Amino acid sequence: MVNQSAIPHINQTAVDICPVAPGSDQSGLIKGVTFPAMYAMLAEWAPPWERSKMAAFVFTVIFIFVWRKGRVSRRGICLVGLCESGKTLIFSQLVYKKAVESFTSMKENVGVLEIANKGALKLIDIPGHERVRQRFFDSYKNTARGIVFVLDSFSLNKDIRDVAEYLYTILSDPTVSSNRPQVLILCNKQDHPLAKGPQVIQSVLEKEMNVLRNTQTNQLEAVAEGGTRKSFYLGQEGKNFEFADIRSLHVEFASSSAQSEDLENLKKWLQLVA
Ligand SMILES: Nc1nc2c(ncn2[C@@H]2O[C@H](COP(=O)(O)OP(=O)(O)O)[C@@H](O)[C@H]2O)c(=O)[nH]1
Ligand SMILES: [Mg+2]
Repeated sequence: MVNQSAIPHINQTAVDICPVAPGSDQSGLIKGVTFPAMYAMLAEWAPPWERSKMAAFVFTVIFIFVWRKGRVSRRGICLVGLCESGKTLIFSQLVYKKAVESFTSMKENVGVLEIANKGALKLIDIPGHERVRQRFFDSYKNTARGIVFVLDSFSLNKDIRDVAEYLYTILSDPTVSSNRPQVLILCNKQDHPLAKGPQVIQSVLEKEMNVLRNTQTNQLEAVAEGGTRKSFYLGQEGKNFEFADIRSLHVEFASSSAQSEDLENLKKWLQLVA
């Protein structure tokens, strides 16, 4: 017989580390056998010095199980970007297969996208207005399987600082870097004769993000002298900023024209991400 009171710490910690959602079935790895029961069974034959290794193993299995479950259950795709970049037109083309004029841009639009053989994704059009966008992004970022950052490929020169700042804020968000959603930078309005292509946009953005990163790092270092904050460094230290150097995220670029109903690259990306 196993004395359950000899292992209260294990049971307690398992519950503390891995809160189980109501109604979910995470208490048993194998049907009908709970983790504490499994541990008790194993502990019966394992010598005492092996038990801590066993506990570490069991916790690792639980952690991976819960982490994978969290990833699989994230089905949100957040459409973000400055106002007027084309998010709402993209949203209505994808969800309603047509342009819908009656949307407000001070509230999010939420719709369902059925992806062939992959199930449903939840598409969220986050308003781009500076005053509200962070609040809306905060309430959806934890469900994001993917983030589509939409930009206007024609007006980018004029808006480059704002675009880079918003993108920097999103890519350096702690929830984003820990959940690791796929990121697509969608260069919209390609139908405009003076629109820049995705490659040019990538290099323009990398230069601006580099400037921004230096400024932000200096600011954070200035704060850190008082011993209060640690800096978060986006990309690789000691070289110019490149999207490929963000270790926690896979960032891709693609072109689109919502006006001409050319969203093929976005649809392909969604098919892969779903
Ligand atoms: N030329 C062109 N105009 C676009 C395109 N996508 C959106 N627009 C226009 O840009 C304006 C802003 O679009 P909207 O979807 O409301 O942008 P949002 O503020 O990001 O939601 C509208 O007048 C759209 O018709 C595009 O691909 N090409
Ligand atoms: Mg809008």
